[in-house]
Amino acid sequence: MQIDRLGIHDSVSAVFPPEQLRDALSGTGPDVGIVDDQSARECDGVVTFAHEEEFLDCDWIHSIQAGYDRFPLDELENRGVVLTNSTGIHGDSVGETVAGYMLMLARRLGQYARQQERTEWDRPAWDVPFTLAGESVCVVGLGTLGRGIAERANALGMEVTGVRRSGEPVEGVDRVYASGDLHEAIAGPTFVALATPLTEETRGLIGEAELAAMDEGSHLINVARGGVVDQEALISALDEEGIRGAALDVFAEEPLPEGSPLWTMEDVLVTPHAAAYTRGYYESIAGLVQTNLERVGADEPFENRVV
Ligand code: NDP
Ligand code: 7N6
Repeated sequence: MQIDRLGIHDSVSAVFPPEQLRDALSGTGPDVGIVDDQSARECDGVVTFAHEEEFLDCDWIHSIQAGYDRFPLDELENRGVVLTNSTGIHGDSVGETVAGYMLMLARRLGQYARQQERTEWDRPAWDVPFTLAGESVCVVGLGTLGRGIAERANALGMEVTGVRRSGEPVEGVDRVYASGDLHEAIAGPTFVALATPLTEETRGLIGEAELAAMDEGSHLINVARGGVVDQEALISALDEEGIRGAALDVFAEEPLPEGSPLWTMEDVLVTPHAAAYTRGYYESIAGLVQTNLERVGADEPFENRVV
């Protein structure tokens, strides 16, 4: 493979200005330009947020996301198009966001922020606030995101358990369960944080039965993908006090429709699929793309190859 022309698809503007990445990649070898769907066809490689049919004419697609659920994997395979993703760069951003969610819920900061909007001075019931120290979190998915979450939870004095397919141990996680033992893993902790990819195996991973297995005082955190959770079952569990609260960055439909009850539930935090946003995002992407350009040049295997 030879990458003479590299396109930065205009869809990356959902996360950062395309010019930032173009400038960061200038001088790395190929001719780098900002492209739309049509002009992407003329590129050997394209760096993108969205997927477009036109990219099937390229040799290489680099997604600026870790999640690859929006790409037609079989079709890419059949057409011989390489897909690489951006796993490995979100440990700090998403780890800090999840630490923030847990602090907001435990220390009632979300409640006070809502009250401030209404200039309302109202202290919490004595038995509602708690400290994270001594509480527990089960992190489902122990890759980049999961480890970033586990690291912060440890620093906050929490007991950290987790779930991954293999069940193999992970540093900083007191006990790791294999995915077959999910119910056992999520039954006790104060927080269950979801950080898996959306795949055939994880679609609907958290449904009615899993929510029923969770503790009544617990909170579900989802920074993975909306499809990992049965959202209707979650709304019912929150309504019926089967669980205490939730912090959600991803939803069945995005943007979350205006009429969703999740917007106004007291112990629910809604963020606009923004857990990973950071002003340094384009620099991390430039690093990944540059590494792969060097690898292509040296005839070495791609890093973060999905297809
Ligand atoms: P990684 O590939 O680094 O980690 C994925 C982890 O999920 C692995 O530990 C893997 O297990 C585990 N896993 C996969 N399938 C299952 C399963 N059935 N049961 C339990 N665990 C499972 O990915 P990242 O951490 O980089 O990203 C994870 C996902 O998070 C992305 O695919 C994306 O959808 C989402 N994401 C969301 C962001 C946001 O803005 N909200 C930002 C970045 C990512 P094993 O270790 O055994 O392989
Ligand atoms: C844009 C979202 C991912 O999968 O969804 C996230 O990487 C990224 C910052």
